[in-house]
Amino acid sequence: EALVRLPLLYPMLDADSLMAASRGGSAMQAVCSHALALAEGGCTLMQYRAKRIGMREALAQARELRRLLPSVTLILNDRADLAVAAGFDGVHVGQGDLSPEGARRVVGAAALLGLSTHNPEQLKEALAKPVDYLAIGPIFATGSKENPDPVVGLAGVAEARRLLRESGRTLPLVAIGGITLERATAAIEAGADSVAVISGILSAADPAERARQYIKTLETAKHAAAV
Ligand code: 3NM
Repeated sequence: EALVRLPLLYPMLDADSLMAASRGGSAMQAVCSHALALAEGGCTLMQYRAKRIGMREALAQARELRRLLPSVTLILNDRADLAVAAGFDGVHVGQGDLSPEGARRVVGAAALLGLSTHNPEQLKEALAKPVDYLAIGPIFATGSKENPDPVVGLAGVAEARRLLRESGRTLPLVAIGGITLERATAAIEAGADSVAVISGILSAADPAERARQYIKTLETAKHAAAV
């Protein structure tokens, strides 16, 4: 199968947290300025996530992101229809969203399709799906998701890596949930190809600089893991 390569840092634009942090500014403004900061910090892929706002507003924000960041790989969380409507490069679905087969029909063969898993059973099932990468989480406790699944820990990453290797599929593995800058190296050492981050970047006074720090840390960890 064609190997999709993901960047080491997989940052998420969480419209709900960004709006909460924006203190009265417009949600559009908050999302776009964060996205531009991430791009300035070297991010080449981002996921737009909007759980609580209406679909029209989410589509307007997604379209604006597409316009502002023509060369960034943009992935939409949950909604394959919005991904297509906004001209995004892919969609990421969870266990309760459209199935990977259904999402693939909507976005087409060329789009990037990711799937969230939260335990070894889900990961095993996911190995038979038409996806381009898999996520495993939450690795650590997270305050960015409502009703998160139980924490799987670094052992959950290692187990996911083992199952992937045994399956013979070459899908990248994204670790997610509570991955601070300090914990990013451990996630790579445990077998992740990329780390997905919301609060670890959002909490920084300078998100562009924080993104740079993550990327540098992850590159170092990856080189160390390769030798
Ligand atoms: N999905 P933070 S954990 C969106 O377990 C999301 O699949 C998770 O945010 C999963 O980096 C999570 O702030 C939240 O913990 C990630």
